[in-house]
Amino acid sequence: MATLIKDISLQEAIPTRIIFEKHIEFIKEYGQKDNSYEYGMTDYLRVSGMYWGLTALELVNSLPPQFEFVEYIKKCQDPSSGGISACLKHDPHILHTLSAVQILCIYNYLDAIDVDGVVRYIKSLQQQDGSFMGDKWGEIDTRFSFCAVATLSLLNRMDAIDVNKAVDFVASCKNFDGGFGSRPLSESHAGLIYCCVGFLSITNRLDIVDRDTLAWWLCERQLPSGGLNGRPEKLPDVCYSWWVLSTLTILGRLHWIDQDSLKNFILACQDTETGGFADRPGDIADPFHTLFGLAAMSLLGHESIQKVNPTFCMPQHVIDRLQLKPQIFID
Ligand code: GRG
Repeated sequence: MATLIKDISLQEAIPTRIIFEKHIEFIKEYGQKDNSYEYGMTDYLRVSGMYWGLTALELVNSLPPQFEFVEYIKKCQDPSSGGISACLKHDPHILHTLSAVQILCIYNYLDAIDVDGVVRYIKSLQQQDGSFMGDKWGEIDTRFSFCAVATLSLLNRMDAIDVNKAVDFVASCKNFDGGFGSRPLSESHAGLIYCCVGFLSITNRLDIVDRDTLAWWLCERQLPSGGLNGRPEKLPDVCYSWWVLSTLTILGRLHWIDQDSLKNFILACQDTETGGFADRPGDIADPFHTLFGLAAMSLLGHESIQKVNPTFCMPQHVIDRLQLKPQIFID
């Protein structure tokens, strides 16, 4: 039976370089449109959005001063649970708690928040089976397992949770194809594979990974356009350049991918007029895809982008300052 390949065709005029100056302007302006429709409609993403934008800026050596960002994060911490919300007057969530901690680590300003409160919050979300809820409303997902251990590891407080049970839950989400899903028996997906392999790299349990089976499945995400999808029969999206390449880097198998055609696809996702990267060429650019386009280019060795850490998606110099050494496979 023939396999169905969905893909896009790239136009002729692909930029030959990363248009850094446009991307810097794009991200800086994005954060300032606080009375725009777009800004109002993305309240629920605010603190993670700050992490995408600020990390992208730091990777290209253009981090702005910290004051307004740190002040905003302080106000988003809920004094009772200790968790951090996406924006003012929202409920705290583990994803925004991680994003806030990542931003504060970049600025070396963890003192700005109640760190014990954050640790208390993460601990409160762990379930009997080792899994984590995203917030008090109860959704369970391996993304939240990653957020939990990434946050605690950045705070040097892994002792607060039952790590063995957390590992058992993630291991129970491994599939026959070597990939991982959001819960036991859920479909493998490159985004969730990043979360689970990143989780295992932080907890030093990469022994659980079927290294070459998984690396093979990840390489099969590359399409004739050079771009990567997140699972079979889906379109390519520049964000998978991050979720797939970061995992291949942890697996020590980055060289298994066709790097030149992927670089070409990533370059094609830039918006040469507005700046920023879109999911696919010709779509509207946003800070999420801009971070993951730049971070993937860093993994591919672009000399003008700072080195990024494949587990934390943070500048490597920050991970070094915190003296963290997430596990990776070395031949
Ligand atoms: C610190 C970088 C960083 C991340 C924090 C939240 C998180 C941890 C990672 C998210 C990983 C991710 C992208 C998961 C994807 C979840 C999912 C099932 C998406 C499916 O979305 P579709 O169907 O996408 O819109 P496709 O591409 O499959 O069509």
